[in-house]
Amino acid sequence: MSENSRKFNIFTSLVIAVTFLITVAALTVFFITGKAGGREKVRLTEAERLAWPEGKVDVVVDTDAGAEIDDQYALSYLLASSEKLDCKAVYAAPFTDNVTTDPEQGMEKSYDEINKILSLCSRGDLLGSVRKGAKEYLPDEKTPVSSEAVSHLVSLSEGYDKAKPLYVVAIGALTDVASAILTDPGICDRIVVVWLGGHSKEWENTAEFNLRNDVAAAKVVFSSPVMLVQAPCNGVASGFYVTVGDVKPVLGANALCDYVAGETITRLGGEDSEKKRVLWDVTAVAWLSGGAEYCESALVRAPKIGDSLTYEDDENGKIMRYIGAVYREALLDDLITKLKSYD
Ligand SMILES: [Ca+2]
Repeated sequence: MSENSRKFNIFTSLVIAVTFLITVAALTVFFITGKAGGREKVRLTEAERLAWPEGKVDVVVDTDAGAEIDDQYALSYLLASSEKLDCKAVYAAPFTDNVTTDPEQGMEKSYDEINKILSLCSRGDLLGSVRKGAKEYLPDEKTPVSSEAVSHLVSLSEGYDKAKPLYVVAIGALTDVASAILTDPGICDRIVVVWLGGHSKEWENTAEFNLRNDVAAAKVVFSSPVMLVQAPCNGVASGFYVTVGDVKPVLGANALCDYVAGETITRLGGEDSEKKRVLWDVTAVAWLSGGAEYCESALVRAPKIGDSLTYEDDENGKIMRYIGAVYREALLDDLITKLKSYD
């Protein structure tokens, strides 16, 4: 072998060895960054992340159950939809209304009412998962309000990701959800928020109860990257109402039915009333439990929420899902069937 050919062979061997080492290093980097903590990173589009989920999903509920009677229907309906929804925790949301002027008092009322509904639904197993939410509303759009609910949500969400998110059904003011986002912005990759609140795009304003109670929180949620499904109130959820004739037949079916139907009839003004009462919050649960079976929805660009409580077009807004219609008869039929299914 000539000296030149020996040098050539050494050079070739070196090139092969270096190439091999670079390839091994590149593959190592790929697997380390591609599989964070053993979980593969999945690149999903917003449309995929906002699609109605196939199969059973994990869910938490943030509810101002002390304010109205619709939260009680929504929570018990969600718990009875166990073929689709696995409830992991229930959070008490703050509210203020014409008889409750302090958000902490509202949150405490919600806490008591949640425990009452869980007992009526024979879900003692969930009593330990109930957490108190915020005692005050967001002071501004940058400062979270800490609470047991927020800590629990942030911690629980760590077991989820974009491909398998935790669904957060929020049926009150968005204080707790916004606080979780401000506490840990990374949560936006781990949860999907389904919120009953605001009014429809066609309505003259969006000065709705849940939004109005914490405007800063709603602004945080709409402007953050968190995936959002909105069930608007006036113009959409308002179509999901009940009459005495709808709820009276469930009286006697079980203790839960006696409570919610009895309260509804009282609030309607008695058995002879011909009024309608809207069960707003049920519509948010309906999208998650049945998707297109109960709701018509579309992907839209999220608007900004203006200081005058109107939607403002935002060409840079994220993509969100907007529920534009609710199929009352199909949803009412499923709701009544499930309420009666309790022992
Ligand atoms: Ca509510």
